[in-house]
Amino acid sequence: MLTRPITDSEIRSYQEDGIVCLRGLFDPKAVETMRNAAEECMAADPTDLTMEIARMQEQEGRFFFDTFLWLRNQKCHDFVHHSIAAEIAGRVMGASKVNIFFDQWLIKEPGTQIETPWHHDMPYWPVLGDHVCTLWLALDPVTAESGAVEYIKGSHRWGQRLKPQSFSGQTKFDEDLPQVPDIEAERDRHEMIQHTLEPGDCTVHHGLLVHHAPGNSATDRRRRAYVTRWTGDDAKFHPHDGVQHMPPLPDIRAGGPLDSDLWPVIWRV
Ligand SMILES: O=C(O)CCC(=O)C(=O)O
Repeated sequence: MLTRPITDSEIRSYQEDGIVCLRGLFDPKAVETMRNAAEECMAADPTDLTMEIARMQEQEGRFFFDTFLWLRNQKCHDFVHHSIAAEIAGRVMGASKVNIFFDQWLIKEPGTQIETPWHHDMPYWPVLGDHVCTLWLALDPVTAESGAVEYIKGSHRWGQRLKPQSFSGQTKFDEDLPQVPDIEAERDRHEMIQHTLEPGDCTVHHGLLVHHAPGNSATDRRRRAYVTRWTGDDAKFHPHDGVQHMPPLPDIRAGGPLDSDLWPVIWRV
């Protein structure tokens, strides 16, 4: 249960800016549980969904990337099914039902200089629709120095799908799409949003919002993020070449709803 309603102004921020920051909705117990889940997942044998991005890019530090944890880890399973995350996603998207798309660790250890490249999420995934979002939950204090995600305000309404950039430098994305512009070279043309977060704060961003994240230059502070990706009423299966590596995809017709064992409905109004 949410301890307070999501306000109209928060819903408006998500709809207009493509991102909303929601402070303190996850309590210290939820944060502690997911910190323990992070340790379990980082200590587990890697699967073919696990990536050590810094190592793959021959860079210092550790950038731990792993997906679909809820299928393998009980704490992640419980978070996906029983935490307030699905309802938060549903309320900000204005959806009447919400499916889990996948969950993910994005953990940058202190001294991990590698940046997350500018991108938006949906072209990596076999899905189309307006109801596609990410809830990025901070498990540590997060500042610009330690890798706070930076978003281009309103870029989810550019009306474009942009070519995915490989995080690891090794994945191939074959869909014929325009490249992400050189955002660093044209920073002054955009309004940027970057939030400093405390443990238990989260952001929710739209699946087409363009964003990146700096490395974690802090020497003494981890940047552990537990990220859940959610879809709503209008999300449609869109298989295409070179999607992000996922478990075997369900047998759904292109254009059909995602509802399946891999992408179950978790919340309804
Ligand atoms: O946390 C990061 O480094 C990047 C976040 C991101 O790309 C996402 O949540 O979609």
